[in-house]
Amino acid sequence: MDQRPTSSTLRRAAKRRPAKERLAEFHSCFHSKDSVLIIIDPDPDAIGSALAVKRLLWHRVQSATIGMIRPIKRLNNITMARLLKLPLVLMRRVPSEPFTKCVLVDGQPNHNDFFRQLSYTAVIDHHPLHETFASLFSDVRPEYGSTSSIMTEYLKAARIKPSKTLATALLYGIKTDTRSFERHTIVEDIEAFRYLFPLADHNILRKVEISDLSLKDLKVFDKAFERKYIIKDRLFAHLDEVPSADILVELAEFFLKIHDISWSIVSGIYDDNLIVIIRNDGYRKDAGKVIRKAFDSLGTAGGHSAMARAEVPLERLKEVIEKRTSATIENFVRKQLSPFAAGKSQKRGVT
Ligand SMILES: [Mn+2]
Repeated sequence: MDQRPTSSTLRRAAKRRPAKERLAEFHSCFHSKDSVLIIIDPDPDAIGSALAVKRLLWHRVQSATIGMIRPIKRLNNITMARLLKLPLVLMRRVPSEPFTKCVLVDGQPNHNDFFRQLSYTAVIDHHPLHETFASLFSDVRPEYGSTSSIMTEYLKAARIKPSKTLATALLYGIKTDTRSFERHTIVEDIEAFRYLFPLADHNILRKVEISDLSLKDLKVFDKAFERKYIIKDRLFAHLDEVPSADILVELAEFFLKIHDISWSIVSGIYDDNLIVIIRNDGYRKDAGKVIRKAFDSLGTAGGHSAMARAEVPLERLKEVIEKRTSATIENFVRKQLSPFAAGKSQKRGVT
């Protein structure tokens, strides 16, 4: 569960070896003739961290290549890679040549099959350490909100002032992994953020952060505007088949912008599941409880006071809907989440 940092949750990392010592040890693992592969699973924290490693090794090794184990999928991250012209290379298979050393950031060797096949000179990460691994140098700090915060400390220790591109990527890494300090945050993350903030390009950062739609998503918006149905302070929109479940979340958040709508309920079919997304203003409401009551017996349902999600296999709808059509599914969702059903025992089924 996400928690905003309070004085009790906002801790400081335990005292560790001095940053300078760690940096010296990291640098001592590399030779000027090395061709280094920095391998990542490309999320923003991993990308920012990899760029920092590349910078730390600049002029110290022959070459440093950032290799991604898969293509970038999130539109925000594609936007960042494009606007900042990031030097990221897609690795189609585990490379043997021409790299002499391999560095892993924001992950550990046992996290996936690709990582498992390489041997590492250095691993720097903030995920919990479940299994030990072999690496000449390792720095794992699970208490940190992001690896980008750790890498910012390395840059400071090396007296390297990050370029605008590097500072922007690191800042975005910290922001996404801590969800803007709403989760897993310690004072060191905030200190790294504060240091990077004046160095970053905030126009690019803003464009990256809002770039979560594709042109074809607008077709789904069109349909949502057409299909919206309002009961009291609840807005419903059922969208049939959708290209992704994420678009339902986008729309549920979008409709909550309407000032007198307190509940936004967007549903659709994806991957043979009925998916229902709820967003509300969180004031004396419990979206998680409401959605569990409505759908728990048919599939998975859960969430917090202001956000919730249910997934019901289409097969299971047979139990509550006689004939499965767009209209009967739409009515079923509306009935289950009707403001007039609150407090009463909600009988399932649509006639
Ligand atoms: Mn991370």
